[in-house]
Amino acid sequence: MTTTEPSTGNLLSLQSHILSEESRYPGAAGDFTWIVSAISLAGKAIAHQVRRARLEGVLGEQGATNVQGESQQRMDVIANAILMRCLGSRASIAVVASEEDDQPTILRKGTDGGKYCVLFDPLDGSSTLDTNGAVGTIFSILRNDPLVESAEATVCQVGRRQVAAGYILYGPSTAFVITTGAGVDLFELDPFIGSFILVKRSLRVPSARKVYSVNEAYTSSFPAGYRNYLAWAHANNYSSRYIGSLVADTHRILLNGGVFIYPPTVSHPDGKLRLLYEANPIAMIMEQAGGKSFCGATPTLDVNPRKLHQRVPLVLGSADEVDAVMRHL
Ligand code: AHM
Ligand code: MG
Repeated sequence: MTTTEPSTGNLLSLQSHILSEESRYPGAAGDFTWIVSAISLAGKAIAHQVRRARLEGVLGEQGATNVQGESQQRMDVIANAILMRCLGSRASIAVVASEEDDQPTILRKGTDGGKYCVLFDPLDGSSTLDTNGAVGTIFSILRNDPLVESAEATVCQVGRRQVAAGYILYGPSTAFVITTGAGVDLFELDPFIGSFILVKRSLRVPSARKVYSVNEAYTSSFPAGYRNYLAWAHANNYSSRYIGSLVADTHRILLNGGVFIYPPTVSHPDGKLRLLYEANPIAMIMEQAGGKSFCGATPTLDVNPRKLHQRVPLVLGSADEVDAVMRHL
């Protein structure tokens, strides 16, 4: 039976799990549990919308571009609005920042109880939705520094300082993967009871899996090191798996092992993926599961952010498979 807490056979919801995690910290007021519960509520609402998107005629482009010059899908806008509505009422959130919005939104000041910042990509991989592809929400939770003046400066924190991070994958089932800095746990939505139920505690990313995940069509525009790695992988009987949806590719690597690579390219010379709400949360998950993540030569979690929508090149996955890439760079 999959809907039982693996070690005890007991049923444990995401909410109870986070409550018990938070109770380990003396003086914790439960604020963090409220935030995760808002994200899980948004995840359930987005999962529902994703399942009904074609029936409701909300697939396809919105007809607008976001601040990064990318065309927004209608579902990007819907998912963003759902997250904003769910997070907006949580009293301890100071700032929220989304891939879809130019600037972070200040909900309340530190002096009014704003303790945390929540950064997210509401619906990553949304261009695959038209063909029923798996998509996901990625989130990063940071402490709010009340002394920092601008909202953008507040959220530009090094990834190592994340309090928690995770993603929700809307695939054949809805998976919720989270770390609060003490390992990585996997929950699955039981749609009949409306709860995320713990299915795997302390996930470890498997090693020695010869699988890489990269958009190989861009190979000719990759820097030489990445091309050398691919030539080496071809000569060493590697397989290739690429969904084109970061959350789905990450989830496969977390469970099966392998390495995800998004190098700098001619069209994205700094890499395509965004540091603060894509690379950092996924990197925290990978490191907490025993894997690794790098942006160029720097561990992703040590990159100093300069701006909210900063892009980075990314290599992440099983420790040994990441090492194999890094040896070529
Ligand atoms: P998005 O945030 O606009 O959805 O873009 C991010 C997505 C990732 O999910 C995925 O890893 C990558 O873009 C795929 O890019 P490409 O189509 O260039 O391979
Ligand atoms: Mg994205």
